[in-house]
Amino acid sequence: HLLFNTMAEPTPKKARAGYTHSREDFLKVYEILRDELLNDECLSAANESAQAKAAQEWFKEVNDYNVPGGKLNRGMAVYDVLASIKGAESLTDEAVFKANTLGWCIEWLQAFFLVADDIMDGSITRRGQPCWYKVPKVGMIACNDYILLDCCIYRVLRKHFRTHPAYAQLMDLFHEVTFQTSHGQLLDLTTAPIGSVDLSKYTSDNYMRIVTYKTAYYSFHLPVACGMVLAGIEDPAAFDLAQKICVEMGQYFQIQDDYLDCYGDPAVIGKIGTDIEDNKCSWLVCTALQVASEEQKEVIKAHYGRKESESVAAIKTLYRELDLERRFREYEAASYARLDATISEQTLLPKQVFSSLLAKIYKRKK
Ligand code: GPP
Ligand code: MG
Ligand code: MG
Ligand code: MG
Repeated sequence: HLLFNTMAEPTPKKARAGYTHSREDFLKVYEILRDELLNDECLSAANESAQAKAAQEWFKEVNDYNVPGGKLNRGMAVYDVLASIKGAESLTDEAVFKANTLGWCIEWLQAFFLVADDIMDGSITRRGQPCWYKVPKVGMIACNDYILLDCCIYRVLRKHFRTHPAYAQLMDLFHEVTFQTSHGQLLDLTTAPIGSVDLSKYTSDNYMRIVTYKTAYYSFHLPVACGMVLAGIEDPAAFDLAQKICVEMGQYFQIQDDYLDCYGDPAVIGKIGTDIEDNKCSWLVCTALQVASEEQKEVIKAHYGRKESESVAAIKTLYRELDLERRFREYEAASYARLDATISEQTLLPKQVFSSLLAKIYKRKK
């Protein structure tokens, strides 16, 4: 990484001998940030009244239930990207903490999206527990809770980055990505209106547009861009390239999500699939339509987007007849090979920025 070593800062104040980036270390940063949030002005009135104290406890539960329980791939990637660019040994404790703080901001964004998405998709479980809105005492209070989760991003950014030269750039990035994702969610929801199956909408162009916006930007482009900003990269060509690779990786990741919705083990993925019932423009139905006979298309027309278990079973039988599992494995191998080649050919960023992300998702089971 010669190119980047020339950008390295003067000798760090505290060298990080043998720091390995563990899930445990990352989770410790969550506790710190969450406790800071709990002591924020409006919540710290808890000492003064029982009502305020109950609100503070609710806020803590919203966070603990929804923020730290996932795979943490997105959040931990910020540090990985920074370390791939600058070299892990060159990073100070403070730089590591800042990377993990931005990582948690991404996990807060994800928590906000998931609480909202589960309401919209009528989902039952998430990360092996009931979706937040399904918890009896919560219900539609979850709508306010996802707004609070979104606010946490900007409270954390404000506390830890207000004087950072990239404060405005980081805020802009989170706002931009939120816009892109909610645009994707709009496409996802309006392409799959409940009760009207319009097979002409399930094209690969429409599909790719949905997944690029609803998943790729926040899941891949955001962590990589955060790591690059912290590494002090300014070259617009490097950001363009990162965006291009991350969008392709994000498309691949959402295709896996669609596959797992039907073929994943709920005990492993922590959620029960609802895509067939929800009429979703999923990779499986789009691929099925590309290879189905007229008769098989009639089965899709009759049974897709219905909640009855016989209809879901009819669609799953059709998927088996069309050998979608094999088609997915072929797609997965081709997509991996293409990404691997793109990553090796580019010269603007260390390969590891992308290859470590790709290694984490290749053939994932959850
Ligand atoms: C994944 O879709 C996309 C999101 C979680 C983004 C939601 C965006 C909002 C603005 C709320 P999905 O429904 O396939 O995810 P899952 O399978 O995890 O429910
Ligand atoms: Mg959804
Ligand atoms: Mg969903
Ligand atoms: Mg899904």
